[in-house]
Amino acid sequence: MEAIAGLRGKYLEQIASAADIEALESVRLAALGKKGEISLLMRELGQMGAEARQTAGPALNGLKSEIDAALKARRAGLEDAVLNARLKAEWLDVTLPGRPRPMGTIHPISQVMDELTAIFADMGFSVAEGPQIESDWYNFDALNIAPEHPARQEHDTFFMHRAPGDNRPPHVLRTHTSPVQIRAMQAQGAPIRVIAPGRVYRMDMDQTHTPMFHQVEGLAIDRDISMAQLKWTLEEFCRAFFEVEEVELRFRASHFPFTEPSAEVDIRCSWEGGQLKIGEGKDWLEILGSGMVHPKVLQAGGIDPSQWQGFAFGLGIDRIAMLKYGIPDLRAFFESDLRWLRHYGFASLDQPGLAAGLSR
Ligand code: 2U9
Repeated sequence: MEAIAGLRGKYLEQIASAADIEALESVRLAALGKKGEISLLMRELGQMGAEARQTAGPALNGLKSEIDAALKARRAGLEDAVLNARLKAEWLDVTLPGRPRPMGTIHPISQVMDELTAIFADMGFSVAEGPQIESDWYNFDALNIAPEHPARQEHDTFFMHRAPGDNRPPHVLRTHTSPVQIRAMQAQGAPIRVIAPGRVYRMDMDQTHTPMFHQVEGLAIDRDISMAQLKWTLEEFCRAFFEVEEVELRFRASHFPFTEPSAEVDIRCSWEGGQLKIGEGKDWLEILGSGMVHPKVLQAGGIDPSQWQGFAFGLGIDRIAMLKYGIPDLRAFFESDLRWLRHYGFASLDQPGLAAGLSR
């Protein structure tokens, strides 16, 4: 019994003074592990006489339970201490403001392209893309633009250099996105509904022209498409794009080589106090060109004009971006002035969609 009291004192003391969980584990192994002192004594009970076992048994069991409980209590205490130390060291003030990070903005042209795409996608148009360097066939011939047409003259179009000895006609920087639709017709055939937004190039530079600008053109070909559908499509587009309940369009007869008949399209507006209001007023603003696709152009796209017909339209993205967002100077679009971009740019989460005010 004295030995038990001795073990009790020794282990309770070691448990109390164990500085960490590892030290406590060593104490547990020394006392209650497989070869621990108390475990060995318990194993010896079997060899004792019945009388001795009657007193030693309960005493040893009591010691084992007491040491076990002390180990558990100390372990809980040490774990609490570890947790409290971590809570103290790893404390974080979640109310502190975040570190500011420089954030870019979406360029108004990208924003407007996304808006156009969302509106036309809702009307069943898919987006087609094509090369910005084109052959003269795709840029001109396929669009019924004759060799003597002024657009094919040196001063309007950027021609690429040919290697000496290469006598093929030079490639050009596309002057409109129309070649994209020729390629789309060749690839898909009819019926087809596509828009082609993108960069185009013309040798022009003044207050209202830059040598690179952006267009979106649309094309819808089916068996019975007429100018009525063209008018409806353009009205729906203008209403959604300018976010007004009603718009009024005026079609003026015009001429383009790739459409017959052709029309330029004006939208009713007012300019009161220098502020543009779309949909009401006594002024008209030209915003689009359009028409029924010329049979020769359908043929160039591999579509039989005796079976199919359709409309096409084109508009300048930069100009409608300026109108919608009140941007006064075209040239600032391409100067990469950070102050301008921060002012006129859009937050990256400001995603255009029909739920964001672009529909009825
Ligand atoms: C195909 C057939 C026909 C596209 C069209 C216009 C009229 C037009 C201008 C608007 C302002 C160019 O950016 S702008 O200067 N565009 O007036 N564009 S019809 O006609 C096509 C296109 C492709 C296969």
